[in-house]
Amino acid sequence: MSSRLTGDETALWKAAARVLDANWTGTATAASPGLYPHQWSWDSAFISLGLARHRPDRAETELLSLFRGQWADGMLPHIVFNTSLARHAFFPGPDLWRSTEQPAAPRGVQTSGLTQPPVHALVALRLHECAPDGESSRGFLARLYPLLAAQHRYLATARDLGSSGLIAICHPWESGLDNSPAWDRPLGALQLPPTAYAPAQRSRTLPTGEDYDRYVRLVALMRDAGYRPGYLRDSHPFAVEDPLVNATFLASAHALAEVARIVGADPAPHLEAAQRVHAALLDRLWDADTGCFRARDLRDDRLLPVITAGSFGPLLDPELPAAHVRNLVDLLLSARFAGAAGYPVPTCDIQAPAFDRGGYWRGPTWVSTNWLIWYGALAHGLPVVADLLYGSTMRLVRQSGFREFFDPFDGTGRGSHDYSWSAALVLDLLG
Ligand code: 9YW
Repeated sequence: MSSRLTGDETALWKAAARVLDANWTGTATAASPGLYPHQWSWDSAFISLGLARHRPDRAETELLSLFRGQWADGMLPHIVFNTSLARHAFFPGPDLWRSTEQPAAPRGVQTSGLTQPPVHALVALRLHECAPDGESSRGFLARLYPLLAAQHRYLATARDLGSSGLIAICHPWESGLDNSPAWDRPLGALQLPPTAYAPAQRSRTLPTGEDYDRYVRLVALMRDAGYRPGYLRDSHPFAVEDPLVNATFLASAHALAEVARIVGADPAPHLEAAQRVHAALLDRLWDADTGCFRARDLRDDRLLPVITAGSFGPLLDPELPAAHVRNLVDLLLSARFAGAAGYPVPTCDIQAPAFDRGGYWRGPTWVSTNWLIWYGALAHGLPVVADLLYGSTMRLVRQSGFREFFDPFDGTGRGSHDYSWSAALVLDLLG
C-alpha cells in the first residue's frame, strides 16, 4: 500500500484487498462469490492488476492459471471452470461447452469455447512495470510471452473473419458487454428453434428469457461445428467487429511488442499487427456522422446503430489521430454520456431508446469500462477526462461498495456484491 494514501483511501484499499482475499480459491480468483464462482478471462486479467498491489505472488499465479485453459490453437477461453464445484454451480457450465470433446482443448481442464477482450498482454506489461523485483518479473514475462503470442496469433488468423485487419466476435459474451444494445439487431435476426434453453436457475440480475435462448443457441451452433474457424467465417450467424475488443487487441499488441523486447524476442510482428488494427479501426469502424466508433455487423456489412461505452475503446490506441480523440472527448463529456450522468461512464448512450439505467450493460456504469477509458485518457494526456473517471469510480465504490455495476445517475449499487474486478481495479487506481 502506498504511504501517500489518505485515511479514507487507506480504508478503501483495505476493504478492496479483503474482497480479493475472500474470493481467492488457491490458484485463481472467483469473479464474484456465489454468482460467478469460476475464473473468467478478462476478469482474471483485471484481478491480477489488483493482486499486484496486494499479493504480487498471487498476481502471477492468477494469470498463469488462466492460461492453463488455453487451447492448442491459441484460443484463450472466456471461462476456466473450477471443477471442484458442483456441475450446476453456474449455468452455462461445462456441459454446454463440452470442451473435453475438442481435440484442441487442454486435458484435465474444463473451459468454455469462446473468448473475451484480450486485455492480457496490456496487463502483463503493467504487472512488470509495477513489480518490486524486476529480475523475477522478467522470468514471469518470459513464461507468459509464448502464451500471449499464441493468443494474439489465434485472434489475428482465426478471428479476422472479414479479412479486414480487425478481429470479429462470434457471440455477445465475447465482447464482455454481454447484453449491450449494440447486439440487439444481429441477435434479433437469429432464427431460434422451438426449444427454449434458458434454465430457471439464472439469477435475476442476468439477462434471461428470449435473449438468453439466443445466447445459448449461438453457443450450440459453435460447439456443434467444433468451434472451427472455417465455420465461424462462412456460416456462423453472429460476426461483429467491435471497437472495444479491437482496441484492447491493439493496445495489447503494442504491449506484447514491449514484452518481446524485454524477453529478447522480436517485437516487429506485434507492431505490424497493431498497425493493421489501427488502420482498419479508422477505415471500418469510424462513423464521421456521429464522430465516434461503432461496431460493424459482418453479416450485412453495416455499422450497428447504438453508441455505447465501447465506442470510446479506441482511446486505447496510442496513435489515434488528435481529431478523433477530440471527437470522442466531446461525445464523452456531452449530455449523452458524462454530461448527464452523475457517475460516468454509462454503458449506453443516455439518449438512445435502448438505454436502461438498471439494465446490466444497457446503461449502468461498470468499473472495468471506466478503468479502460481512464487508461486510454491518461495515455493521450487528457487529465480532465482521466480525473473525472477516477473521481467518479471512487465515489461509486465509496458510496455503494464493490458492486458489480452501478446506476449512472445516483450511484446505487446493483448485481453482485464483493465483485472481484471492482475491488481489483480500485487497488490499481489507488496505486
Ligand atoms: C456471464 C464475470 C462475467 C464478466 C462479463 C459479465 C458477466 C456473466 O460476468 O458475464 O453469464 O458470463 O458480463 O463481462 O466477465 O464477471
